[in-house]
Amino acid sequence: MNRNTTSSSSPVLERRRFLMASAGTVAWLAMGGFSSTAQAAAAPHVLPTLPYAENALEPIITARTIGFHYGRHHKAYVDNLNNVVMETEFADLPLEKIITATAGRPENTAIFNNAAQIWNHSFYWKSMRPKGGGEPPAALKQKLEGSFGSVDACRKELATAAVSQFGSGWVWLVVDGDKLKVIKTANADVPLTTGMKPLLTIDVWEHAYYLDYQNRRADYVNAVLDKLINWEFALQNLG
Ligand code: MN3
Repeated sequence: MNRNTTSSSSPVLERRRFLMASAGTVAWLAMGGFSSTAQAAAAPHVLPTLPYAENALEPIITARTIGFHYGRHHKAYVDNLNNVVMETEFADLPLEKIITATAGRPENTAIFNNAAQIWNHSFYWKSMRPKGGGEPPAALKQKLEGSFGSVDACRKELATAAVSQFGSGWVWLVVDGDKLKVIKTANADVPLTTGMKPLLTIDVWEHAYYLDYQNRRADYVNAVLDKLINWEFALQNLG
């Protein structure tokens, strides 16, 4: 498990929370209160709305899994980031800027891990949809065939990468130069820090599937690819 996901209510943290709330209010007032929405992009960061009901992906992913995964894990990354980012040089940056500014900097590991995990999870929820899977839209299909030979070859690469990722991480369909590629990342790592454009992702941390599939990661990944994967979202990202 990510050691940064645990929360605490020590007096120090309580004071930091109070300071954060005060700073947020001052900034909000300075920006004209309700008349401005610019503040929404930076701290305090908020948990994005799930794009469907918690039970919408059943029976592939149960409401129980989504309840923990979205309601506890994803939320914890948001709460943790708000705690660790305030009073740092990254406090007023939007999420993607925080991720690229802290990537590869050991002194900012906690900020990077929590910021990247917020981004990764928001992207993961959109990478699936009820009644997903099946044939990709024609424009994407053509791109997939150009890079992998066939849609099925891409699908197999995604499944193989997901199963072979040792420990926690993510599998991605990305644009790298003029090609589409399948890559995997460990822990919170995200392809946008290395100049690749993510199109889709599958979370292969155990918390994504253990309640429903226990140790059968391959069954989870194959079910997501066949029944939930959101090719339309990948096409939108292809832009
Ligand atoms: Mn996860």
